[in-house]
Amino acid sequence: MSTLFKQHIRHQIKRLEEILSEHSLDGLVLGAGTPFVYFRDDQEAPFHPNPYFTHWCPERSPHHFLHLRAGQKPKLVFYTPKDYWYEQPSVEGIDWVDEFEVIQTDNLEARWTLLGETKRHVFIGSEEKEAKEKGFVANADKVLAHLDWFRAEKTSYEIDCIEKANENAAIGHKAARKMFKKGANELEVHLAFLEAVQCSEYELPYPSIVGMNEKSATLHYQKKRTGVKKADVMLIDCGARVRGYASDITRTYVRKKTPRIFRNLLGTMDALQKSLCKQVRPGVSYFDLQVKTHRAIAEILLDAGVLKGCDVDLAFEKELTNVFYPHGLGHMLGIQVHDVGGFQKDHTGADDEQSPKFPKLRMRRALRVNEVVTVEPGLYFMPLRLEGLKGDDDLRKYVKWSLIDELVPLGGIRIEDNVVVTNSGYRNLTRPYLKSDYLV
Ligand SMILES: [Mn+2]
Repeated sequence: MSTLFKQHIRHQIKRLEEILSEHSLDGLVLGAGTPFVYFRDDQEAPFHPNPYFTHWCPERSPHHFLHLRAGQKPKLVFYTPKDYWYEQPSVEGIDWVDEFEVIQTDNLEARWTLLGETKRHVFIGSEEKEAKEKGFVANADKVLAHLDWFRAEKTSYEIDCIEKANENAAIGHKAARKMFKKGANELEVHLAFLEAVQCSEYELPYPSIVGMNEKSATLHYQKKRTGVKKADVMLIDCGARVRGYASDITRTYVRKKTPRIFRNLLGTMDALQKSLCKQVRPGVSYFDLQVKTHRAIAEILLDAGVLKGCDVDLAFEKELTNVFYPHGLGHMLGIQVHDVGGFQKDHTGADDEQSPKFPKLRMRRALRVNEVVTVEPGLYFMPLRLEGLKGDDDLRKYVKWSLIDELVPLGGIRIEDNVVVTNSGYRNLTRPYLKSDYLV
Protein backbone atom coordinates (compact mmCIF):
# COMPACT_ATOMS: atom_id res chain seq x y z
CA MET A 1 0.00 0.00 0.00
CA SER A 2 2.75 2.42 0.87
CA THR A 3 4.45 2.06 -2.56
CA LEU A 4 1.10 2.52 -4.24
CA PHE A 5 0.48 5.63 -2.15
CA LYS A 6 3.90 7.04 -3.06
CA GLN A 7 3.08 6.50 -6.75
CA HIS A 8 -0.32 8.08 -6.22
CA ILE A 9 1.21 11.23 -4.72
CA ARG A 10 3.78 11.38 -7.54
CA HIS A 11 0.94 11.23 -10.05
CA GLN A 12 -1.01 13.84 -8.12
CA ILE A 13 1.98 16.19 -8.24
CA LYS A 14 2.12 15.84 -12.05
CA ARG A 15 -1.58 16.64 -12.26
CA LEU A 16 -1.11 19.59 -9.91
CA GLU A 17 1.60 21.04 -12.14
CA GLU A 18 -0.72 20.76 -15.13
CA ILE A 19 -3.48 22.57 -13.26
CA LEU A 20 -1.21 25.32 -11.94
CA SER A 21 0.19 26.02 -15.38
CA GLU A 22 -3.19 25.99 -17.16
CA HIS A 23 -4.81 28.31 -14.63
CA SER A 24 -1.71 30.49 -14.12
CA LEU A 25 -1.41 29.74 -10.42
CA ASP A 26 1.45 29.28 -7.98
CA GLY A 27 -0.38 26.90 -5.69
CA LEU A 28 -3.50 25.43 -4.14
CA VAL A 29 -4.57 25.24 -0.51
CA LEU A 30 -6.97 22.43 0.39
CA GLY A 31 -8.93 22.69 3.63
CA ALA A 32 -9.98 19.43 5.32
CA GLY A 33 -13.18 21.17 6.43
CA THR A 34 -15.07 22.27 9.53
CA PRO A 35 -17.67 20.03 11.23
CA PHE A 36 -21.34 20.92 10.81
CA VAL A 37 -22.93 21.91 14.15
CA TYR A 38 -26.69 21.45 14.56
CA PHE A 39 -28.79 24.57 15.11
CA ARG A 40 -28.51 25.91 18.68
CA ASP A 41 -26.70 22.79 19.77
CA ASP A 42 -23.16 21.77 20.69
CA GLN A 43 -23.51 18.47 18.80
CA GLU A 44 -21.72 17.96 15.52
CA ALA A 45 -22.81 15.88 12.53
CA PRO A 46 -20.48 12.98 11.68
CA PHE A 47 -17.54 14.62 9.89
CA HIS A 48 -16.74 13.98 6.22
CA PRO A 49 -13.50 15.62 5.10
CA ASN A 50 -13.34 17.69 1.92
CA PRO A 51 -12.97 15.06 -0.87
CA TYR A 52 -10.32 17.18 -2.65
CA PHE A 53 -8.30 16.95 0.57
CA THR A 54 -8.89 13.18 0.84
CA HIS A 55 -7.61 12.84 -2.74
CA TRP A 56 -4.18 13.67 -1.30
CA CYS A 57 -4.37 12.82 2.37
CA PRO A 58 -6.18 9.94 4.13
CA GLU A 59 -6.53 11.81 7.47
CA ARG A 60 -10.23 12.05 8.37
CA SER A 61 -10.32 14.65 11.15
CA PRO A 62 -11.21 18.34 10.54
CA HIS A 63 -9.36 21.68 10.23
CA HIS A 64 -6.11 20.58 8.55
CA PHE A 65 -4.71 22.46 5.55
CA LEU A 66 -2.70 21.10 2.68
CA HIS A 67 -0.49 23.52 0.77
CA LEU A 68 0.42 22.39 -2.75
CA ARG A 69 3.04 24.12 -4.90
CA ALA A 70 4.90 23.07 -8.02
CA GLY A 71 8.18 21.29 -7.30
CA GLN A 72 7.70 21.24 -3.54
CA LYS A 73 6.77 18.52 -1.09
CA PRO A 74 3.11 18.98 -0.13
CA LYS A 75 2.90 20.82 3.18
CA LEU A 76 0.37 19.51 5.71
CA VAL A 77 -0.63 22.01 8.39
CA PHE A 78 -1.91 19.49 10.90
CA TYR A 79 -4.33 20.75 13.56
CA THR A 80 -4.07 19.06 16.96
CA PRO A 81 -6.11 21.02 19.51
CA LYS A 82 -5.28 20.77 23.20
CA ASP A 83 -8.80 19.58 23.91
CA TYR A 84 -9.34 17.10 26.74
CA TRP A 85 -12.95 16.41 25.67
CA TYR A 86 -11.92 14.61 22.52
CA GLU A 87 -9.07 12.45 21.36
CA GLN A 88 -6.40 14.53 19.65
CA PRO A 89 -5.58 13.54 16.08
CA SER A 90 -1.97 12.55 15.60
CA VAL A 91 0.37 11.71 12.71
CA GLU A 92 2.58 9.52 14.88
CA GLY A 93 3.29 6.09 13.39
CA ILE A 94 1.17 6.75 10.29
CA ASP A 95 2.58 5.27 7.07
CA TRP A 96 1.49 8.02 4.65
CA VAL A 97 3.01 10.88 6.59
CA ASP A 98 6.43 10.69 4.88
CA GLU A 99 4.89 12.11 1.72
CA PHE A 100 4.23 15.42 3.46
CA GLU A 101 6.13 18.14 5.19
CA VAL A 102 4.14 18.25 8.42
CA ILE A 103 3.71 21.32 10.62
CA GLN A 104 1.54 20.84 13.69
CA THR A 105 -0.45 23.54 15.41
CA ASP A 106 -3.06 23.78 18.15
CA ASN A 107 -4.19 27.21 16.97
CA LEU A 108 -6.86 27.60 14.29
CA GLU A 109 -5.78 31.13 13.35
CA ALA A 110 -2.10 30.17 13.14
CA ARG A 111 -2.90 27.66 10.37
CA TRP A 112 -3.20 30.54 7.89
CA THR A 113 0.18 32.08 8.64
CA LEU A 114 1.89 28.67 8.78
CA LEU A 115 0.95 28.18 5.12
CA GLY A 116 3.65 30.71 4.17
CA GLU A 117 3.55 32.41 0.78
CA THR A 118 0.12 32.06 -0.84
CA LYS A 119 0.09 34.68 -3.60
CA ARG A 120 -1.69 33.52 -6.81
CA HIS A 121 -3.23 30.57 -4.93
CA VAL A 122 -6.74 29.15 -5.02
CA PHE A 123 -8.32 27.79 -1.86
CA ILE A 124 -10.47 24.66 -2.18
CA GLY A 125 -12.78 23.76 0.67
CA SER A 126 -15.75 24.66 2.84
CA GLU A 127 -13.80 27.37 4.74
CA GLU A 128 -14.65 29.69 1.83
CA LYS A 129 -15.64 32.76 3.85
CA GLU A 130 -12.46 32.72 5.95
CA ALA A 131 -10.31 32.03 2.90
CA LYS A 132 -11.75 35.06 1.08
CA GLU A 133 -11.10 37.23 4.15
CA LYS A 134 -7.48 36.09 3.97
CA GLY A 135 -7.31 37.25 0.35
CA PHE A 136 -7.74 33.91 -1.45
CA VAL A 137 -9.79 33.21 -4.51
CA ALA A 138 -11.89 30.29 -3.22
CA ASN A 139 -13.36 27.33 -5.07
CA ALA A 140 -12.86 28.68 -8.59
CA ASP A 141 -15.20 26.71 -10.90
CA LYS A 142 -12.61 26.07 -13.60
CA VAL A 143 -10.08 24.73 -11.11
CA LEU A 144 -12.73 22.52 -9.51
CA ALA A 145 -13.74 21.14 -12.92
CA HIS A 146 -10.11 20.33 -13.70
CA LEU A 147 -9.67 18.61 -10.32
CA ASP A 148 -12.91 16.66 -10.89
CA TRP A 149 -11.76 15.50 -14.29
CA PHE A 150 -8.61 14.11 -12.70
CA ARG A 151 -10.53 12.62 -9.77
CA ALA A 152 -12.70 10.57 -12.13
CA GLU A 153 -9.65 8.72 -13.44
CA LYS A 154 -8.31 6.60 -10.60
CA THR A 155 -4.69 5.76 -9.81
CA SER A 156 -3.64 2.20 -8.91
CA TYR A 157 -3.67 3.23 -5.25
CA GLU A 158 -7.25 4.41 -5.51
CA ILE A 159 -8.41 1.29 -7.36
CA ASP A 160 -6.72 -0.79 -4.66
CA CYS A 161 -8.61 1.14 -1.94
CA ILE A 162 -11.94 0.66 -3.74
CA GLU A 163 -11.22 -3.04 -4.24
CA LYS A 164 -10.41 -3.44 -0.52
CA ALA A 165 -13.64 -1.58 0.28
CA ASN A 166 -15.41 -4.17 -1.88
CA GLU A 167 -13.67 -7.05 -0.11
CA ASN A 168 -14.72 -5.65 3.29
CA ALA A 169 -18.30 -4.92 2.30
CA ALA A 170 -18.60 -8.44 0.83
CA ILE A 171 -17.98 -9.88 4.31
CA GLY A 172 -20.91 -7.80 5.56
CA HIS A 173 -23.12 -8.80 2.63
CA LYS A 174 -22.47 -12.50 3.31
CA ALA A 175 -23.42 -12.03 6.97
CA ALA A 176 -26.55 -10.14 5.88
CA ARG A 177 -27.56 -12.96 3.53
CA LYS A 178 -27.17 -15.47 6.34
CA MET A 179 -29.39 -13.38 8.62
CA PHE A 180 -32.05 -13.04 5.93
CA LYS A 181 -31.98 -16.81 5.48
CA LYS A 182 -32.56 -17.22 9.23
CA GLY A 183 -35.62 -14.95 9.01
CA ALA A 184 -34.11 -11.87 10.66
CA ASN A 185 -35.67 -8.38 10.51
CA GLU A 186 -34.24 -5.27 8.80
CA LEU A 187 -32.48 -3.94 11.92
CA GLU A 188 -30.90 -7.32 12.69
CA VAL A 189 -29.57 -7.54 9.13
CA HIS A 190 -28.14 -4.02 9.35
CA LEU A 191 -26.41 -4.80 12.66
CA ALA A 192 -25.05 -8.08 11.31
CA PHE A 193 -23.51 -6.14 8.40
CA LEU A 194 -21.79 -3.68 10.75
CA GLU A 195 -20.54 -6.44 13.02
CA ALA A 196 -19.11 -8.43 10.11
CA VAL A 197 -17.40 -5.38 8.57
CA GLN A 198 -16.29 -4.29 12.06
CA CYS A 199 -17.23 -0.66 11.72
CA SER A 200 -19.66 1.77 13.27
CA GLU A 201 -22.61 3.19 11.36
CA TYR A 202 -20.81 6.55 10.99
CA GLU A 203 -17.92 4.91 9.19
CA LEU A 204 -20.14 3.63 6.38
CA PRO A 205 -19.71 5.50 3.10
CA TYR A 206 -23.49 6.04 2.93
CA PRO A 207 -26.47 5.11 5.12
CA SER A 208 -27.27 1.44 4.59
CA ILE A 209 -30.49 0.40 2.86
CA VAL A 210 -32.09 -2.82 4.09
CA GLY A 211 -35.59 -3.14 2.66
CA MET A 212 -37.79 -6.18 3.02
CA ASN A 213 -40.80 -6.99 0.84
CA GLU A 214 -42.59 -3.85 -0.43
CA LYS A 215 -39.90 -1.58 1.09
CA SER A 216 -37.31 -2.99 -1.31
CA ALA A 217 -38.99 -0.75 -3.89
CA THR A 218 -38.19 2.45 -1.96
CA LEU A 219 -34.92 3.50 -3.57
CA HIS A 220 -33.32 5.16 -0.55
CA TYR A 221 -35.31 3.41 2.19
CA GLN A 222 -33.81 4.33 5.56
CA LYS A 223 -35.98 2.80 8.26
CA LYS A 224 -34.87 -0.45 9.91
CA ARG A 225 -38.11 -2.20 10.82
CA THR A 226 -38.09 -4.83 13.54
CA GLY A 227 -41.59 -6.19 12.90
CA VAL A 228 -41.10 -7.82 9.50
CA LYS A 229 -39.47 -11.25 9.75
CA LYS A 230 -39.06 -14.18 7.35
CA ALA A 231 -39.75 -11.79 4.47
CA ASP A 232 -40.05 -13.03 0.89
CA VAL A 233 -37.64 -10.42 -0.46
CA MET A 234 -34.69 -8.46 0.89
CA LEU A 235 -32.77 -5.72 -0.90
CA ILE A 236 -29.55 -4.62 0.78
CA ASP A 237 -27.50 -1.69 -0.54
CA CYS A 238 -24.48 -1.22 1.68
CA GLY A 239 -20.80 -0.43 1.23
CA ALA A 240 -17.60 -0.05 3.22
CA ARG A 241 -14.86 2.56 3.25
CA VAL A 242 -11.09 2.10 3.03
CA ARG A 243 -8.78 5.13 3.38
CA GLY A 244 -11.63 7.40 2.37
CA TYR A 245 -12.67 5.34 -0.68
CA ALA A 246 -16.10 3.74 -0.92
CA SER A 247 -17.65 0.59 -2.24
CA ASP A 248 -21.32 0.65 -3.22
CA ILE A 249 -22.88 -2.81 -3.48
CA THR A 250 -26.47 -3.98 -3.76
CA ARG A 251 -27.91 -7.48 -3.63
CA THR A 252 -31.50 -8.73 -3.68
CA TYR A 253 -32.50 -12.05 -2.14
CA VAL A 254 -35.56 -14.29 -2.31
CA ARG A 255 -36.62 -17.62 -0.80
CA LYS A 256 -37.89 -20.79 -2.40
CA LYS A 257 -41.36 -19.87 -1.15
CA THR A 258 -41.24 -16.40 -2.76
CA PRO A 259 -43.75 -16.31 -5.65
CA ARG A 260 -42.22 -17.80 -8.77
CA ILE A 261 -42.82 -14.73 -10.96
CA PHE A 262 -40.63 -12.56 -8.70
CA ARG A 263 -37.93 -15.24 -8.40
CA ASN A 264 -37.80 -15.46 -12.18
CA LEU A 265 -37.63 -11.69 -12.56
CA LEU A 266 -34.70 -11.63 -10.13
CA GLY A 267 -32.93 -14.36 -12.12
CA THR A 268 -33.28 -12.44 -15.38
CA MET A 269 -32.23 -9.14 -13.77
CA ASP A 270 -29.12 -10.85 -12.41
CA ALA A 271 -28.27 -12.14 -15.90
CA LEU A 272 -28.89 -8.65 -17.32
CA GLN A 273 -26.60 -7.05 -14.73
CA LYS A 274 -23.78 -9.46 -15.59
CA SER A 275 -24.18 -8.84 -19.31
CA LEU A 276 -24.12 -5.05 -18.75
CA CYS A 277 -20.88 -5.34 -16.75
CA LYS A 278 -19.35 -7.18 -19.69
CA GLN A 279 -20.15 -4.26 -21.98
CA VAL A 280 -18.04 -1.83 -19.96
CA ARG A 281 -14.91 -0.83 -21.84
CA PRO A 282 -13.07 2.38 -22.85
CA GLY A 283 -15.11 4.56 -25.18
CA VAL A 284 -18.47 3.01 -24.33
CA SER A 285 -21.12 5.63 -23.65
CA TYR A 286 -23.01 5.22 -20.41
CA PHE A 287 -25.96 6.87 -22.08
CA ASP A 288 -26.04 4.04 -24.67
CA LEU A 289 -25.82 1.43 -21.90
CA GLN A 290 -28.76 3.13 -20.19
CA VAL A 291 -30.82 2.81 -23.40
CA LYS A 292 -29.84 -0.87 -23.68
CA THR A 293 -30.89 -1.44 -20.09
CA HIS A 294 -34.31 0.08 -20.71
CA ARG A 295 -34.83 -2.06 -23.79
CA ALA A 296 -33.74 -5.20 -21.91
CA ILE A 297 -36.12 -4.39 -19.06
CA ALA A 298 -38.95 -3.92 -21.57
CA GLU A 299 -38.23 -7.42 -22.86
CA ILE A 300 -38.12 -8.87 -19.33
CA LEU A 301 -41.48 -7.27 -18.47
CA LEU A 302 -43.04 -8.47 -21.74
CA ASP A 303 -41.77 -12.04 -21.18
CA ALA A 304 -43.15 -12.01 -17.64
CA GLY A 305 -46.52 -10.79 -18.93
CA VAL A 306 -46.39 -7.61 -16.86
CA LEU A 307 -46.44 -5.57 -20.08
CA LYS A 308 -48.74 -6.63 -22.92
CA GLY A 309 -50.09 -5.42 -26.25
CA CYS A 310 -46.83 -3.77 -27.26
CA ASP A 311 -43.29 -4.65 -28.28
CA VAL A 312 -39.90 -3.52 -26.98
CA ASP A 313 -39.79 -0.52 -29.34
CA LEU A 314 -43.19 0.75 -28.34
CA ALA A 315 -42.58 0.15 -24.61
CA PHE A 316 -39.35 2.13 -24.86
CA GLU A 317 -40.85 4.89 -26.96
CA LYS A 318 -43.82 5.31 -24.60
CA GLU A 319 -41.38 5.33 -21.66
CA LEU A 320 -43.21 2.48 -19.94
CA THR A 321 -39.94 1.14 -18.55
CA ASN A 322 -39.25 4.47 -16.79
CA VAL A 323 -42.07 3.54 -14.39
CA PHE A 324 -40.31 0.32 -13.35
CA TYR A 325 -36.71 1.53 -13.62
CA PRO A 326 -36.65 5.19 -12.62
CA HIS A 327 -32.92 5.64 -11.93
CA GLY A 328 -29.66 5.63 -13.83
CA LEU A 329 -27.58 2.55 -14.61
CA GLY A 330 -24.77 3.81 -12.43
CA HIS A 331 -22.36 6.52 -11.41
CA MET A 332 -18.73 7.27 -10.83
CA LEU A 333 -17.41 5.80 -7.59
CA GLY A 334 -14.48 6.93 -5.48
CA ILE A 335 -14.07 9.19 -2.48
CA GLN A 336 -17.68 10.20 -2.89
CA VAL A 337 -20.22 7.44 -3.42
CA HIS A 338 -21.69 9.46 -6.26
CA ASP A 339 -18.30 10.60 -7.40
CA VAL A 340 -17.44 13.58 -9.57
CA GLY A 341 -16.66 13.86 -13.27
CA GLY A 342 -19.61 11.99 -14.78
CA PHE A 343 -21.22 15.02 -16.39
CA GLN A 344 -18.05 16.50 -17.89
CA LYS A 345 -16.88 16.24 -21.46
CA ASP A 346 -13.33 17.26 -20.61
CA HIS A 347 -11.25 19.02 -17.97
CA THR A 348 -12.89 22.38 -18.64
CA GLY A 349 -16.13 21.05 -17.22
CA ALA A 350 -18.16 21.39 -20.41
CA ASP A 351 -21.31 19.38 -19.90
CA ASP A 352 -22.95 16.96 -22.26
CA GLU A 353 -26.55 17.67 -23.17
CA GLN A 354 -28.84 16.40 -20.42
CA SER A 355 -31.43 14.02 -21.79
CA PRO A 356 -35.00 14.71 -20.68
CA LYS A 357 -35.57 10.99 -21.13
CA PHE A 358 -33.15 10.01 -18.36
CA PRO A 359 -32.96 12.96 -15.95
CA LYS A 360 -31.57 10.73 -13.18
CA LEU A 361 -28.62 9.38 -15.11
CA ARG A 362 -25.52 10.55 -13.23
CA MET A 363 -23.08 9.50 -15.90
CA ARG A 364 -23.60 10.24 -19.58
CA ARG A 365 -20.30 10.36 -21.41
CA ALA A 366 -17.95 7.73 -22.81
CA LEU A 367 -15.86 5.83 -20.29
CA ARG A 368 -12.09 6.27 -19.90
CA VAL A 369 -9.53 3.73 -18.69
CA ASN A 370 -9.22 3.62 -14.87
CA GLU A 371 -12.60 5.14 -14.20
CA VAL A 372 -14.58 3.21 -11.58
CA VAL A 373 -18.33 3.03 -12.08
CA THR A 374 -21.25 1.17 -10.59
CA VAL A 375 -23.45 -1.06 -12.74
CA GLU A 376 -26.83 -1.22 -11.04
CA PRO A 377 -29.92 -1.95 -13.09
CA GLY A 378 -33.14 -2.13 -11.09
CA LEU A 379 -36.75 -3.16 -11.45
CA TYR A 380 -39.36 -1.96 -8.97
CA PHE A 381 -43.07 -2.13 -8.36
CA MET A 382 -43.66 1.23 -6.69
CA PRO A 383 -47.27 2.22 -5.98
CA LEU A 384 -46.34 5.88 -6.45
CA ARG A 385 -45.05 5.32 -10.00
CA LEU A 386 -47.77 2.81 -10.93
CA GLU A 387 -50.60 5.14 -9.91
CA GLY A 388 -49.56 7.57 -12.61
CA LEU A 389 -49.52 4.81 -15.20
CA LYS A 390 -52.92 3.52 -14.12
CA GLY A 391 -54.34 7.02 -14.46
CA ASP A 392 -53.02 7.40 -18.01
CA ASP A 393 -55.78 6.66 -20.56
CA ASP A 394 -53.29 5.93 -23.32
CA LEU A 395 -50.87 3.72 -21.42
CA ARG A 396 -53.02 1.82 -18.89
CA LYS A 397 -53.87 -0.90 -21.45
CA TYR A 398 -50.26 -2.06 -21.79
CA VAL A 399 -50.13 -3.36 -18.21
CA LYS A 400 -51.55 -6.55 -16.72
CA TRP A 401 -52.82 -5.03 -13.48
CA SER A 402 -53.66 -8.34 -11.76
CA LEU A 403 -49.94 -9.21 -11.91
CA ILE A 404 -49.02 -5.78 -10.57
CA ASP A 405 -51.22 -6.49 -7.54
CA GLU A 406 -49.19 -9.65 -6.89
CA LEU A 407 -45.86 -7.89 -7.38
CA VAL A 408 -46.29 -4.65 -5.39
CA PRO A 409 -46.11 -6.45 -1.98
CA LEU A 410 -42.78 -7.98 -3.08
CA GLY A 411 -41.16 -4.61 -3.81
CA GLY A 412 -38.22 -4.45 -6.15
CA ILE A 413 -34.87 -5.67 -7.38
CA ARG A 414 -31.45 -4.05 -7.71
CA ILE A 415 -28.11 -5.69 -8.25
CA GLU A 416 -25.03 -3.49 -8.12
CA ASP A 417 -21.34 -4.16 -8.69
CA ASN A 418 -18.35 -1.84 -8.87
CA VAL A 419 -16.38 -2.07 -12.08
CA VAL A 420 -13.10 -0.52 -13.22
CA VAL A 421 -12.53 0.28 -16.89
CA THR A 422 -9.34 -1.37 -18.15
CA ASN A 423 -7.45 -1.10 -21.46
CA SER A 424 -9.06 -4.26 -22.75
CA GLY A 425 -12.48 -3.90 -21.14
CA TYR A 426 -13.36 -4.05 -17.48
CA ARG A 427 -12.55 -5.67 -14.18
CA ASN A 428 -15.34 -6.39 -11.72
CA LEU A 429 -14.18 -5.36 -8.23
CA THR A 430 -17.18 -6.92 -6.47
CA ARG A 431 -17.84 -10.39 -7.89
CA PRO A 432 -14.50 -11.97 -6.87
CA TYR A 433 -15.59 -11.34 -3.27
CA LEU A 434 -19.37 -11.61 -3.56
CA LYS A 435 -21.45 -13.65 -5.93
CA SER A 436 -25.13 -13.02 -6.38
CA ASP A 437 -26.54 -16.17 -4.75
CA TYR A 438 -29.96 -14.62 -4.71
CA LEU A 439 -31.94 -17.70 -3.69
CA VAL A 440 -31.48 -18.48 0.03
MN1 LIG B 1 -24.90 3.09 -6.37
